[in-house]
Amino acid sequence: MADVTVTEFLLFHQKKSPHATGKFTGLLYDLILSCKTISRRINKAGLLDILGGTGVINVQGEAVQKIDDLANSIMIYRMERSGAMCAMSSEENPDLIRIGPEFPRGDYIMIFDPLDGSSNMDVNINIGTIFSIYRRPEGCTGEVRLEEVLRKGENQVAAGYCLYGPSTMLVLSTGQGVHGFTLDPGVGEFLLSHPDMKIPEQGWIYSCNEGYREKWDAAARECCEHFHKAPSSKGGAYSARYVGSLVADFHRTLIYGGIYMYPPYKGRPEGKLRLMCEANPLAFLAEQAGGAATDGHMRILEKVPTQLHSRTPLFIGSKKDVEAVGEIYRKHAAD
Ligand code: AHM
Ligand code: MG
Repeated sequence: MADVTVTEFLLFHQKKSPHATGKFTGLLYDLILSCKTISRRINKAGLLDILGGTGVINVQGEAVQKIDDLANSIMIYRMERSGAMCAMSSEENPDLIRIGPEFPRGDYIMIFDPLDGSSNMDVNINIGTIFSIYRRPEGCTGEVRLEEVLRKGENQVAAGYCLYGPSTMLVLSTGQGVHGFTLDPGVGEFLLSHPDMKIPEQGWIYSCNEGYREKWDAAARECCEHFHKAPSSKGGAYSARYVGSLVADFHRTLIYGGIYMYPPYKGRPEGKLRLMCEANPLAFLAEQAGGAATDGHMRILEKVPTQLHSRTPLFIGSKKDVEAVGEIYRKHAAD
């Protein structure tokens, strides 16, 4: 098993998927190449002048790190040349990224966070690239319109992330389960290391920034208290873990189970996380792995984005743990 490459895996699975065409496999190949390039630059971060901020504040009102900028340019450069895209959207760009007339165009739209958790970069903690892929709606031609992009997450044809940690891992779903690949730096290839990943039905870890507790509403506070008191899958109390890189916190949740929570709080009524480039791709993976994702009131994948950078509260992970949150929110809505 250790020597099945991601390309071999995709070519084999392409035969089974109604969406997968040569173009789609080519798109994934270029995406993987972008992630490998980012991984390589990150490995050298302490040696090059790419740590720290650029001094620029992005569309989200957040400080842009040099490494965010670099990862964003790598993704855009590679993907606009892939021949598979008709538009893209990045967490770092306020507007849709259109594919210039000098490049061949395809039918796919990719929405991505080039470097999630980048504020952790300066302290050498795991970060990652998160991506979400859609096919252009049937019958649409010409310049891509915003409405073609603002679609529910359940329309994604693929989603995943690349985690830059002790090893670099690619976790991917094309709608047929979730599969994990680990980069062998010696040969520069991702090898299948985690086939058919499944989130345990219940976990033993809850993950949230409890520093915001006083700003949360009563429902969010009760969710957290639930995980303080309820028995975990191990019978004892839940443990708390919070990296502060969504992609890393999600990766742990995918493997060990449990729940990641980012509720809304005073001053941020929709929470902090972005629906299209963060919540949707991870919700797609969670569901494909047998887990669930909600904003407390509805399934993340059914939410209609109103703008490219719409935000959403997020509760994601093991089915039973996410259901417990849903029940608490229902009770509060009825009060
Ligand atoms: P980013 O995409 O700008 O890195 O921001 C999103 C990050 C997530 O990775 C992480 O879960 C969250 O912000 C942490 O936020 P907070 O510091 O409010 O807990
Ligand atoms: Mg992010």
